[in-house]
Amino acid sequence: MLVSTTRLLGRGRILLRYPFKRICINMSSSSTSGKRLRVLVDMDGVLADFEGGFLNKYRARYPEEPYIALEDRRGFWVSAQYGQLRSDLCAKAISIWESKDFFIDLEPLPGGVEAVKEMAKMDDTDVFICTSPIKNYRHCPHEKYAWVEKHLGYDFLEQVILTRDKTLVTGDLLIDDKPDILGVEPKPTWEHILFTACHNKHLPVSSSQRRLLSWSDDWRAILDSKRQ
Ligand code: DGP
Ligand code: MG
Repeated sequence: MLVSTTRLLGRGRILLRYPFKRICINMSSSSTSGKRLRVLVDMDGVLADFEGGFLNKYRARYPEEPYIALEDRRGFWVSAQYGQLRSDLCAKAISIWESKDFFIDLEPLPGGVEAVKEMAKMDDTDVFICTSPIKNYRHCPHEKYAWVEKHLGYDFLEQVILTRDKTLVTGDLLIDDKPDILGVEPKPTWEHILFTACHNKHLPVSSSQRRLLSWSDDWRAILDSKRQ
């Protein structure tokens, strides 16, 4: 066993002694037992400007082709709407986010990085970046980690969860711009807070789904509403 000694450091924190280094692991329980709040924050469309980055690079690479202005975007899948515009544009759209430097070059959405940093400093709050990589893995997973390091710092890499199925991740809140988050778990533990984006802002307000209109909206109140 790697751990030679353990020592309790107050509530739930255990200091592990390795021969050459010490690692303090936060082992506190989640808010399911009334203690800590676990917030899952999506990346594309919530922290990173996927739609704006896509449109800029698409127009630069295909200046002669038609495009969809952000105010005309409908539906989560960008490639589907471009395919409806003209069938060959579906593949052209996909070629943009499959290219090197697409994900690392995405600009942060206003206030997102600041909100996540503030959230992470709150008492009894754990924040994770929960993001789905595209299946073409040549650049995307690497660049998602690099983006987090660039904008949130090296230590935040501990908080990254890459998954194609967010229903398997336990948490109290999932802040995400995708309207329907489905997977193998029919009853995820988190409440989905729909983050408003150009592609979902026209959807009717559902009485059962809360929205965060932007990072200027009252995200602190949403977190507080889940604390016991
Ligand atoms: P997430 O924000 O974690 O739900 O990730 C969704 C990913 O899917 C993100 O990288 C953007 C990407 N995406 C957006 N539109 C399309 C599309 O039309 N086709 C594919 N394959 N991926 C898309
Ligand atoms: Mg998203």
